[in-house]
Amino acid sequence: MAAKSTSEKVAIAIRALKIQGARRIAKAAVEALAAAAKKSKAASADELYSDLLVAADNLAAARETEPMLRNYLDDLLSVVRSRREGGVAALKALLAKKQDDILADMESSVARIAYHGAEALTDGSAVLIHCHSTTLMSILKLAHRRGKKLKVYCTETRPRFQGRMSAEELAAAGLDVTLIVDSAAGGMISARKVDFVLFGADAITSRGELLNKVGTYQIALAAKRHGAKVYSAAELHKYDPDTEGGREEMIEERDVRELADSLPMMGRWKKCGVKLKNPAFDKTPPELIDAFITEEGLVGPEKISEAARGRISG
Ligand code: RUB
Repeated sequence: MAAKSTSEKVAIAIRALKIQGARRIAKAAVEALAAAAKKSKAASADELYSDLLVAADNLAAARETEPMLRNYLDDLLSVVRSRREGGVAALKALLAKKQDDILADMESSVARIAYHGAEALTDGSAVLIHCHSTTLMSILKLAHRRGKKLKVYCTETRPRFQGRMSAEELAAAGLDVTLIVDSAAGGMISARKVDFVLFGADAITSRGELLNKVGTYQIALAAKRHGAKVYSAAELHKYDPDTEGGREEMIEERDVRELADSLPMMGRWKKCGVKLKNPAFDKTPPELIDAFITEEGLVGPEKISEAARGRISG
């Protein structure tokens, strides 16, 4: 059997959830596609383009619910699309340069989001977060470094417990962190123990809806009901231009074994006839979101389409 290419290995790792979170997935995919270009033995620009299209399609299909992945792959491919008459060596150099530009863009976007997010949080406030988002981590760590005293509540985030990772990371950075079970969030918010609810983002639609880790919707509902501010930290590359024609974002269903915890437990559910269902994300409507914290500042859901259109080519 032929050895797997880097892009095939990365696609497999994304599918197997060895690489998680929108930014990490997009970065790994861009690097894999750039590596495919570097290694390509294509004799013409057309051949190079078709090799890269196959690799990009395979990478994008590894997580169909991540527009950031598709948008950045498309940015990289645009270099070849617009210069098909060029020689292969010149195109490879352009692709390598574009990869560097994209990675630098990702870094500077997250730094700007951290700045705007840290500004938005008031000193002495309590913040509840859900799941693990590298973007959120950068906001909270910067706010802390700037001397804002925050009390952070992290949900565990079932079934894969990414919230525990967030709790550990923030505590190691010196923040005041408390871990709660997911279902405690509503009660904490209704008891007015929370001023801000912060989420990451996997996808944003043209209608200003947020697709994020399952559980986001019910936390946002409780926050809106009890007056806590709801923000989602999101690079504008998380916007999905394909939703402009009215298309709905799909919700990824994951392996039900995540829910069953163990093989004996799986057998037990099967035996007693209980079905399992494991949607990994949910959709929060725009009326529950105060703003997206983007690299361009805080943007209301009604303005997100316009803001994103200035940043992505798709
Ligand atoms: C991760 C998740 C994160 C977003 C944003 O889900 O929902 O909130 O991906 O992360 P999963 P980031 O672990 O299932 O991929 O800010 O790092 O892009």
